[in-house]
Amino acid sequence: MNAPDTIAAISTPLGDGGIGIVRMSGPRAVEIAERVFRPNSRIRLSQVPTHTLHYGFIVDGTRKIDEVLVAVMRAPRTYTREDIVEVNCHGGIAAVRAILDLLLHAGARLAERGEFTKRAFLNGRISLDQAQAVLDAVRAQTRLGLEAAIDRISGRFSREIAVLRDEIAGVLAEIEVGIDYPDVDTELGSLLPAVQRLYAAAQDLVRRAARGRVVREGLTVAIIGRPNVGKSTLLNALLAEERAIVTPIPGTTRDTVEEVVEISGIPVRLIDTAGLRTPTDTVEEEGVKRARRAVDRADLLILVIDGSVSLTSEDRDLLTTAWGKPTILAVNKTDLPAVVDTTAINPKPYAGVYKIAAKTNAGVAKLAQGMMDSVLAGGIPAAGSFLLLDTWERDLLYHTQASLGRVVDAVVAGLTPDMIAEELRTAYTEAGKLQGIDISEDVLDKIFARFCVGK
Ligand SMILES: Nc1nc2c(ncn2[C@@H]2O[C@H](COP(=O)(O)OP(=O)(O)OP(=O)(O)O)[C@@H](O)[C@H]2O)c(=O)[nH]1
Ligand SMILES: [Mg+2]
Repeated sequence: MNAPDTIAAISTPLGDGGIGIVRMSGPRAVEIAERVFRPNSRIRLSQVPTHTLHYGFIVDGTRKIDEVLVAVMRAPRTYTREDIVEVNCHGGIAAVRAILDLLLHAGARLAERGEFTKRAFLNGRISLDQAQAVLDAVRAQTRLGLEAAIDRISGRFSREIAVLRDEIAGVLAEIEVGIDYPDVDTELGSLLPAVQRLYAAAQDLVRRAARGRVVREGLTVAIIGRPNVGKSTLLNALLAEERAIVTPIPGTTRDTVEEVVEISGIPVRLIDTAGLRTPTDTVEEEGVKRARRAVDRADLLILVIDGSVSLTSEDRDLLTTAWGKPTILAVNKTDLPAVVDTTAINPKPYAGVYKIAAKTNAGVAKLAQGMMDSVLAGGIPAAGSFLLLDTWERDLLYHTQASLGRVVDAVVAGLTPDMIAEELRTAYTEAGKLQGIDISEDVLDKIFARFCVGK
């Protein structure tokens, strides 16, 4: 690799913060900083010990730009494993911009998105997995998401993948011995428990990744039902605020209303929809279309019926529709005398049936909990019970699992050692990509481009 240039970027969010940080990384970082820094004491940045902080001014010629603290951290004990200089200045756009401009003028190049973290990865300080976790930590919107990201930075997933790969390699070696020395008798059938264990390990990772998707990306829940059953009232109750308009007039909600709440540490996007019925005008027609799109988008549906009046033909239609995704049935208005015989409703298609009174909040907390349980299978996920992965990583994991599944089938079916070895090699390669082995430059660029500049 040719010598890297020195990059610079603003590392703190732009705005009126108390302090702003402009960060530089690369072989010329100290030299470039020295050109624009006038220390208050008789020191030279190029001669100070590593990991020290220096007070002074950033200057443009003779003009003072800002009063600053400059941190000098020399390779290799730094975030990128290169020399790093951080200029701590006053927050606010003007100061950080002016300092960044000076540094760029003095020879630094503006960093691309995620370039600091990319260098940390390329210089072997962190694994690709840990780099992703840094991104998660920066973006985490919930407590649970942050915990999981930190867990990942510690490198746990990388280690699990490394173990899996080692074990695949072990089985592969045994089979290959059999291929190379046909007279050494390796009984392929005896490998079955080992390959089954590999498959189970991959399956566990895939399951935890699926749960992680919910933790990271949250859950989209659409509230559906015919007009006037109390969908908007339920949305408001779940949000604990009067977000959607509620009136006794059927057809009140004509557009979808979306809000995000945090339930059990997970962001949940709730969508209130227009009552599903044959539309009476074009606005309602569009509303019903949007409601159907919300259904498509949702991970989970809450179908609401009004328990205080007899079921209408619209209710019956909705109750017999196969929605194709987890659906919770909410029987609403249970504060009023019951008219609907809920025992006559088949509970089988539903992930749960809850009696609620959205207006008084009765049963709403239980419904919320049931919602999370149905998706996360077992309530609030404990740290370590899920993995935060990106789509491409989930795909790789899934390919690894599928490939190991074929290995199991091949062993059971008594296929030739060559065929089994071939499939094992595929699994080995796929898992390797999860460790950042054999990943193309393109994919790397895509990954790091998702970071913000300055990280
Ligand atoms: N008694 C009682 N009334 C309720 C309850 N939930 C909703 N309502 C009333 O039912 C009426 C309709 O409520 P909405 O929340 O607007 O119903 P919706 O399903 O959003 O109706 P559309 O937007 O027209 O589809 C309002 O008068 C609410 O006050 C409840 O639990 N108990
Ligand atoms: Mg409504």
